[in-house]
Formats: sequence, structure tokens, C-alpha cells
Amino acid sequence: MREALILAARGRGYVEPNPMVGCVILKAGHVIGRGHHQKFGELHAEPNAMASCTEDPRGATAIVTLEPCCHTDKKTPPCVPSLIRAGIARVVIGHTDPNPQVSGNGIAQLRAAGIEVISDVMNAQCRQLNAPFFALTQFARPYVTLKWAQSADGLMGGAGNTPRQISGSESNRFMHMLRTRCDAIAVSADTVIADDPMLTPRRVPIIRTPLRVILDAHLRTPPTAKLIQSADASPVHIFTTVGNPPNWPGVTFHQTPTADGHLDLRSVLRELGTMKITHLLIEPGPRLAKAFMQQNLADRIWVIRSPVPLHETKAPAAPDVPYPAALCRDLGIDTLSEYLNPGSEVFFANAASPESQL
Ligand code: AOF
Ligand code: ZN
Repeated sequence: MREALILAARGRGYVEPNPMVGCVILKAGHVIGRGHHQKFGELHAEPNAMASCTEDPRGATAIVTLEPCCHTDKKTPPCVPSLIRAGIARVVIGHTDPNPQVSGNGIAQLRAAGIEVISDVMNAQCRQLNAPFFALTQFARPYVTLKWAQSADGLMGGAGNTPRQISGSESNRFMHMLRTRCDAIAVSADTVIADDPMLTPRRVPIIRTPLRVILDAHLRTPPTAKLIQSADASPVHIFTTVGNPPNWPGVTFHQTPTADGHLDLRSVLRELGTMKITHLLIEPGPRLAKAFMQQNLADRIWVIRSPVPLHETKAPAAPDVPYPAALCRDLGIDTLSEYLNPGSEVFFANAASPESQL
């Protein structure tokens, strides 16, 4: 199962909104096949593993991180009938599929065919790997990651929200690798005004181009912002409470209710869920970061810490993250810490995510 998990993790960024799945086939104590779900719409882990078998899989054990699918009326043929046809004797499963069309039916069909099924093996780790899939299928919202860089003295920028280069070149390259594995990147209007960002992945192999999102309750985004000027080529979505928004090419406005005078973040997430956004990366300033954390809406936090202090008074301080890190690693002269929110409804194990180990 440990090996199947490693195989599954190769799918991050390629398979969403599907889950990542890995499969290892064992016969007489030897691995005879390996596979994973490589790309959305393409073959599942089990047929890939069976196609790679170096021996006839009849009588073999298939170890799969996710319950094999049994439903039809979808992009690929169901895996349960192909496991039965191949004569697999035993299936070991990490977690049941939260997809209501499968959810235990895959296991029932395998058993009905006389196949031995052992389920929930390394269950918490397998579910943690697919926490974003659980967020979307069970809670109809994306998995939310906050990412920020902070100086040695804990600052996220200069006084008055002025931008400062805090992270080094290796951290920046790493962040672009993470961006291209997300479905959407969101910033506040404050960040648009202060930094004028593009929010595109750059200087790394492009896996997917995330949707660009601005959280802008009072519609303060200037039409001259790079995001708006480039919206024709790469769409931008603005969540606002303002009615009758302007007609900007490539920009979609989402009318959003308020909560305490701010955008209602739960409504934002619900709307992004209807758009099948699985991974939402937020690149917040201190105010937005605190709002997501206080409302328990951040599933994961990445903090890049620079060894260099900014020494600025009146500059915004980064929030404290009140839970233990799942991973700490060097990125050039900086360090990256990954925190999984144990209070998240899709927290299953404090296991580092595959993209943080790229
Ligand atoms: C598996 N093995 O590797 C994956 C499964 O549209 P399709 O045909 O790709 O089916 C997608 C659904 O199949 C997805 O929502 C989930 O329930 C399941 N994913 N199942 O047996 C796999 N990726
Ligand atoms: Zn399948």
C-alpha cells in the first residue's frame, strides 16, 4: 500500500477533479505490476497496473489506494469487471470511494464475484492524499491552501502594504511548480493594488493553468491592473458584493453576499465548488490569511521563512500557525513549512502532501 500511495501521488495536478489512485499487483510475494491514474479522462490505476503485469495476474492480489469503481456512464470502463475478468483473487483497498455512485458498491460487487476484499488498509494516509477529492465530493468546495512568505522578523511586506521581495529564487521556482498543480489562485484586491500580480505559473513545465481569482468586496480592482489587462487571454473571476459591475473582456463577476461587511468566504468556496475547482491556492496578505484561519476555512498552510529580517515598523505581521508542521524543508536559503489544519473537515492524517516534496 505504501508503494501504491507513492504511485498515486504522481497524479497530482494531472487528474483533478478525479482522485489520485495507485495500484500494485502482487503474486506469490512478488510485485508483478504497477500503475496509477495518470491523467483526467484516461485509464484508471487498476487497468494500467494490469497492463504492466510481467506475469498472468490470475490468482494475484491487487493493492489499490481507492475502492475500484463499478459505475458506468462515465469516461472510462469500470474497474471492478476488469479485475473479475482478469481472475484477481484478492483486493486490498485503502479507502472507500466517497463518490455516491461507488461508495461500497465496488467492494460488494467484488465480494459477490468471490474475490476476497480487505479494506481500510493505511486508511488515514490514503484519505489524506485525496483530501481535495473529499472536499469537492463531500463538501462541494475546493481544498484551500494558504501560502505566504515571511521575513525573519515575521513580516509579510513593508509598511502600508508595500511589496517586499521576501523569498529567494529557489522558493519562487518552487511556488511556480505548486501554482501549476492548482485549479485556481486567489488574491485580495489589496494585493492586486499593492503588487499588481499576474498569478500565472512561469519558468516551470506547465501542467495546468490555474483560473485567476480576485476577492474584491467593494470592487477596488483598477481596470489598469495586469490581471484585468490580460483577462482576454486568460480568464479572471472577481467575487464582489457590488451590483452592476463593469463589462471587462474576459472577466466574470460573481455576486457574493457579505458577512460582517466582508465577502462571505463560504459563499465564495461554494461557488468555486460548482466550478469543479479542486485545489484553491490563496496568496493572501495578513488580513485575508487571518480571515480564512479564523473561520476555519484553511485546510493547509505553506509558510516560506526567509532568514533575512525586514526591520520595518508598522509593517503587517504574518499570523501564527497554531498547529504542528507536517513537513519542514530547505528551499535554498529559505525554509518551507507545511501545516495541515487538524480542525479541517478533510483532515485525516498529519502526512506531508506530495507536492510539498517535489
Ligand atoms: C478507480 N480507479 O484510478 C480512479 C477511480 O470518469 P472516469 O471514468 O475517469 O471515472 C471517474 C470516477 O472514478 C471518479 O469520480 C472516482 O469515483 C473513480 N476514480 N476509480 O477505480 C482510479 N481514478
Ligand atoms: Zn476505475
